[in-house]
Amino acid sequence: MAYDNILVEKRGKVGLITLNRPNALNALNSVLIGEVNEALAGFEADDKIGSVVLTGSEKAFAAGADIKEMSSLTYMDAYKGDFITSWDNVSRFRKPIIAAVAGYALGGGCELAMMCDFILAGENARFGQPEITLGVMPGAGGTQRLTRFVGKSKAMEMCLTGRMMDAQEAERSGLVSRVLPVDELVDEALKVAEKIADFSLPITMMTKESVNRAYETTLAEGVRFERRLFHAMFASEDQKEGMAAFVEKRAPQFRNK
Ligand code: CO8
Repeated sequence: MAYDNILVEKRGKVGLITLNRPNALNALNSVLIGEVNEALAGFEADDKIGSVVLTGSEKAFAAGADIKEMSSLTYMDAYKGDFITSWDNVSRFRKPIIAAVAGYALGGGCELAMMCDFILAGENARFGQPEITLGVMPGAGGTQRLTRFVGKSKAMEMCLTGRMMDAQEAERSGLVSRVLPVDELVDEALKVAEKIADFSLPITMMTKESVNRAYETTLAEGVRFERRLFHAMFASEDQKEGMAAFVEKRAPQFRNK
């Protein structure tokens, strides 16, 4: 499948999506998002894919939603077309997905990265929600997800002023899991994704589901949810294999069942 705004590759068990609108710093327009959704649907359906890396260029992960496409939108266009809802698909992708962010991750770009399971950042990464400077506010979860990542004070400051955060501040604040040299970023993200893809796919999916539940429920309900999934894992062949391999001092051969 050929795409105009993204590059899609399979690296063994890892799917790699590279945002590729270099002339617009990977600004997210509806065609690009449609292509990302299509690529993700392909990886979701592909039993051989165990995880995905989403990245951009060294200069920009994505400099936000495409302002030129969005500028003439009316309220009725936005409401009737349910503008943005389909942009949120990444947050509903069920396999593990890592954002590898170098350069600008602004507005919708920052929101897209936060929809992934975790963010690895290049040393030059800049995160921000500059929508306020355009007369709007974040529309793809930025006010909610950024607040959960970095806390109210910093999220409020960023959303109200449009200030950007560099990679070091993003790591200190819990927005990104690690900072890496830019030229090693994608290779390292692929290595991490490969490690995840070597585990049992249903178990990584359930683990992701359980961690995500922490954002959406009380502690007691979250722990109950975790317990149900944990019990269910004992019905999988991979649990038997993983524990047998430990006892027999050999590497496990997960069969994803
Ligand atoms: N939309 C459209 N075009 C863009 C965007 C954008 N967000 N960002 C950059 N471009 C274009 C520029 O217009 C320019 O094109 P051209 O050469 O044709 O004039 C080209 O990319 C290069 O950009 P610059 O010349 O501006 O590059 P600089 O290195 O000087 O500056 C910046 C880089 C600081 C990143 C600057 O481009 C900038 O401020 N961009 C806009 C950032 C922004 O405000 N983003 C928020 C957009 S609103 C939003 O995201 C709402 C979220 C809605 C939900 C999205 C769901 C996922």
